[in-house]
Amino acid sequence: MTAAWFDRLSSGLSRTRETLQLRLSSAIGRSRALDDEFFAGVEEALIAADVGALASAELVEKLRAAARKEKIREPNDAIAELVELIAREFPPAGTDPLDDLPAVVLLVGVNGSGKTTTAGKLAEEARAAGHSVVIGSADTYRAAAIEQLRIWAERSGARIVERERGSDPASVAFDAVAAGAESGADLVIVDTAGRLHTSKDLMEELKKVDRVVRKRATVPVRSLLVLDATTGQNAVQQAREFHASLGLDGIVLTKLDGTAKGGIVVAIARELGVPIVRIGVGESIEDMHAFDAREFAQALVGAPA
Ligand SMILES: Nc1nc2c(ncn2[C@@H]2O[C@H](COP(=O)(O)OP(=O)(O)OP(=O)(O)O)[C@@H](O)[C@H]2O)c(=O)[nH]1
Ligand SMILES: [Mg+2]
Repeated sequence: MTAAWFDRLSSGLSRTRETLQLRLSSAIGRSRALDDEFFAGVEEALIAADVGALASAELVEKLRAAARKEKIREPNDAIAELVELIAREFPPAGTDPLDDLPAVVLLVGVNGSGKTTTAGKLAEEARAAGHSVVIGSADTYRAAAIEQLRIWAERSGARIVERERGSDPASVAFDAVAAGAESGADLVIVDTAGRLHTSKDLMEELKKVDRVVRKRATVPVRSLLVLDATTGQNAVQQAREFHASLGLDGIVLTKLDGTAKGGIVVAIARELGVPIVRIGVGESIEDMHAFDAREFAQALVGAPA
């Protein structure tokens, strides 16, 4: 990770960090030693950042144990240990599903979570690395969605497969995968709709898209859930439902710049055991990056004042 990226990540997470730091500093200020009041303050800070009640309690228990074992006496040293403990909450990073190409990547998620933007950012990332990219526009409900994706495709130099509004999403997805296979594309990205009458309809449609894509694909297919971090604890429930229906290979967490509750990332990773593969900290093409648990934990907690 470059220093520039760390700065972007850091500033993207600034709202969460400010919340955490304020509370951690006040926990430190109140207690010169690692007493019960200090640990209660740390727990309260984690809960306020949406790490989740259970996860926060467990982290604090681990912190107490580590402090005893390693004879940590200074609150600031305990906070440094907390960064390590948070980093360990994430499943170990395996192969990056967006780097292990060729592949077909299916982007799913509820409306407005950032799927189309993520499709554009991923196309740009892959193109910049020298890969050939096909984007399939399987959100056929909104005319604006097709247009929005076309702009991203042009910007990144990816090929786009689209059909007129109202077409069957699964058949557009099929065509995109076929186009990718025929042209030997490294990466096929399928953007899907998030807005349907009910979440049951959405899940049924996505399952159909998933089935059709897997049937046609000659390369590995990976389903990525795009989740809006600003939805807080609801995001955990959404992630659970998508994982149960589709079997997720990874999560892209967007809009971390827009929330003071970035701790939700910890809650989701713990709950699902699905790796976080990218995070979004802004709307522009540079505002997406691979996820690194330690860097993330560091940017989240920062150095308490
Ligand atoms: N601040 C911020 N905004 C983001 C991020 N990712 C996406 N957005 C914004 O969120 C809004 C919705 O993004 P889309 O990519 O259109 O979301 P979608 O999931 O495709 O939405 P539907 O197609 O309606 O389901 C847009 O205004 C994006 O610019 C991010 O990481 N940070
Ligand atoms: Mg969209």
